[in-house]
Amino acid sequence: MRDDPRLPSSSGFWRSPLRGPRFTSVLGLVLLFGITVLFVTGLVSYAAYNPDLSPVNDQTPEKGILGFYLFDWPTGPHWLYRLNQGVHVTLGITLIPVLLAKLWSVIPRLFALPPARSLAHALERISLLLLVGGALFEFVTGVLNVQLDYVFPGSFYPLHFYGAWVFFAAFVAHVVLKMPIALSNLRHLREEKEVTEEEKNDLVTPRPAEPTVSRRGALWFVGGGSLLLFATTVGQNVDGLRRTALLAPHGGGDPGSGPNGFQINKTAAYARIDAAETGEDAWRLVVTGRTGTVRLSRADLAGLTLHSAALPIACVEGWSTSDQWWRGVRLRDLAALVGYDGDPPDLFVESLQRRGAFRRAALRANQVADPRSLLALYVNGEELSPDHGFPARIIVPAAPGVLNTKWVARMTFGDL
Ligand SMILES: Nc1nc2c(c(=O)[nH]1)N[C@H]1C(S)=C(S)[C@@H](COP(=O)(O)O)O[C@H]1N2
Ligand SMILES: [Mo]
Repeated sequence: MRDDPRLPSSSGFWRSPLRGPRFTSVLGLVLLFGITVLFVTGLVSYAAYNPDLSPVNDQTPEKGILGFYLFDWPTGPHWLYRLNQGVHVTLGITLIPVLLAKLWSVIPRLFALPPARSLAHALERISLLLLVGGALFEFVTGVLNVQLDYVFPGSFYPLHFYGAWVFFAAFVAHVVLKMPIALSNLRHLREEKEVTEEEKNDLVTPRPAEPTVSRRGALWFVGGGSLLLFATTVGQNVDGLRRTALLAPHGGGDPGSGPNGFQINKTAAYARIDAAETGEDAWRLVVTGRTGTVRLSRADLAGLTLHSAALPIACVEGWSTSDQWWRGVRLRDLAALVGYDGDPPDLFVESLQRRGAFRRAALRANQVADPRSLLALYVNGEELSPDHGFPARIIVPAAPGVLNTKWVARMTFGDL
């Protein structure tokens, strides 16, 4: 019964002559390196939110010891988050064909019977469920977040964060178990040796169908798929190539051209920012600190000492701008206005926007202190456009885009 080749539990059911230890091993080693980079850049990206500073930055519940590695996110080099997140998202998308091919190559094992031959075998299969399920979950949630903005119950961040830890634990166990086999398979590949009888494992079909493509051809096909995904994604980080980023839409409006002609995440219309609230008569920035509260009009702000900084916007979704020239008031100068003359404290920023998770952000003291951290009034020599945060927005070096609050209404200095 078990060997009835009409059933997927029979090895005779799976007939592709491509399947075998070498094919699986090549793809496995690519994923070993690629997924390790994804895991590290993912954790680093999480740290960049300064999630332990305030629940406003991250509401992942009970992160507890999983937050063990968090540190004060630095402000330099100023492209740090841009690089990290560009690698995370672009590499993740590029690895999709490799992941799918790897899963395809071992699919007979999913159906193998009996379900468990021993306790050890049972444990191995459970870990494989976590591995495969975790991999699919991480890739699917990541891609959906980049593509669709929102489809999850609750927040994307806790799901992707916990999924990553579960998946990576299974991944490490899998690598430890399979590494010796994978390496020996690859050594033979290099020596162009035939697969010997004893190396044949359950992945090699006993009833091979006519081959339609060589194993090498299949690897080129997978690599070509990856290259295509890479080529249609990477442009989201590069001026002049943005139109090639067919697979990396990032919502928002059409940025148009001119000084404000760079990507927009949420438009002013989307955030329901009413032009009547941002006019010279209506808008006042409310700054609070040790010595009380001051209210500043935009003209008041423009009358303070202004500074410039060339900084990018780099979103968690993987897109980023080149450096833009921002001009505005230093955050630390605003801190000094409300009683912090020496080292400035943390800062809590609130937008005019009334709804939406990104209307508030907390910045750490080191970010406030950096002379390039601004409450920007101008970009590239012109007033901020409504979509880029008029009348004023935060810009901080090396920080994720989400901390660069637009349409700022209130700033509260003090230890968080
Ligand atoms: N008030 C407010 N500020 C915000 C956001 C928002 O939704 N509301 N989005 C943030 C995110 S996620 C990013 S990536 C940047 C994008 O800035 P840009 O639209 O000027 O490119 O703005 C940040 N500031
Ligand atoms: Mo973002």
